[in-house]
Amino acid sequence: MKRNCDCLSRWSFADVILSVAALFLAVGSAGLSTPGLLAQEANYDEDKVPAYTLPDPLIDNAGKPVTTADQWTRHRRAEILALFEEHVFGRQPEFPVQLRTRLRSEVDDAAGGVAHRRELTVYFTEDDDGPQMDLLIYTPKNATGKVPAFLTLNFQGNHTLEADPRLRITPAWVRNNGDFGISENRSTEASRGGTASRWPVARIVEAGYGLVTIYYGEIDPDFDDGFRNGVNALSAESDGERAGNAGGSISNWAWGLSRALDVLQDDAQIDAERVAVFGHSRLGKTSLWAGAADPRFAMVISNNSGCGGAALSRRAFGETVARINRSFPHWFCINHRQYGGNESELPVDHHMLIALCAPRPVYVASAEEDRWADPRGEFLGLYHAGPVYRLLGRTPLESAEFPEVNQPLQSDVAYHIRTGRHDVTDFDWEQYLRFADRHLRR
Ligand code: GTR
Repeated sequence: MKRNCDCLSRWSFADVILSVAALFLAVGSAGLSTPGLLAQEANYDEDKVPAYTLPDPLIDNAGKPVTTADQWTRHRRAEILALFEEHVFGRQPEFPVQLRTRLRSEVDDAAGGVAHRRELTVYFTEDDDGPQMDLLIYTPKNATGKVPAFLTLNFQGNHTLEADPRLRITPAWVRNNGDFGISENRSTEASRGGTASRWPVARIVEAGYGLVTIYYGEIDPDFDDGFRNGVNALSAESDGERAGNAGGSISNWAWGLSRALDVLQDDAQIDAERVAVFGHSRLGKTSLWAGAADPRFAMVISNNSGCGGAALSRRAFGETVARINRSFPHWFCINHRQYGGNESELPVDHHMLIALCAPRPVYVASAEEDRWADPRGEFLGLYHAGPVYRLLGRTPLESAEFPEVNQPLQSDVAYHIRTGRHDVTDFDWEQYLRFADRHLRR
């Protein structure tokens, strides 16, 4: 089965051509000399990581030390959240919504016969043809009460989790990955079950957990169209020039996860107070931002989230702030672009994004071959969030020593680097289930 690939190293030929064209266009418009810019190959040499000083999450904007949990919770946390809204992701959307749901299907024989499964359409307005998203909800068939759950976004559509013809094929735009059963950026029958390798649904429900997933393109299709599609249609913002701190697509995707959690508050099978928000790669950046902005998420998991996720931007290792904003100008707010090649001027770094999730359990995971995501930078992002976890009475990573591969570290936070490439694997899920057993079991 061709595995859908969302990573840079295996883009289709068309994607590469389009990407290079976009890069030249972006470079031209940015007034930067193409040769100079393209000569900035990614750095993969630790000896060339620039010297940097991380901003201290426990020194507030006025330069005063934060020494008590109360000062963090009532003052400093809000300051840092505002800094990420202003300088990295953009404001949390404030779309006017009237959430209503429609149960599209309910079966008791999903995932090889072990899961109860529902498809629940969530409408954001009164218009059945307006912005909407489908929640695909798996729960254990034999559950005797509400269960904890993983809530996550997927890359290719809910119908790609298992090859079951009863699942609705997303009607939304999808990225055309060549032969991945997609034509005209719409999914076809051939794409059913295409990402099943990332979703051990039977294992998850048999461990006593629910799994709720949404195709991220239904919230905000992942291409730079000037913020008109998906939930952007809900925006009352004028068509004028976009504000520097207007939310990017990561903020929209995080907003969608919070609306899904709104819906789960009334769910009869899932315990909305025990929901872990999980994401891979760009959707790992999203899960961290969703967990930071919405304290209702009980646990946060970042799988290979890299630059703009768990990795420290100041290291400029692998993908950089400049590169990610050129490749994906719609993901972050416009203000973020000024820090490309200028990371030391960022008033935050991504250890502070993780600290915003404290004292809740956070899991950061890396892959040994995923140098683009800077595994050591992801580990250090979690490590340097430690003082905040300690101030709040939790046990963070105790050592700054980078762990061996396939040797997970788990306490109130967790980290592992596994062998293999940028992906979501059974090894990853086994560690997440173990971490959830530690923190989400009643
Ligand atoms: C890459 C991007 C990474 C990561 C990845 C993914 O193209 O450079 O930041 O987000 O895509 O989301 O799969």
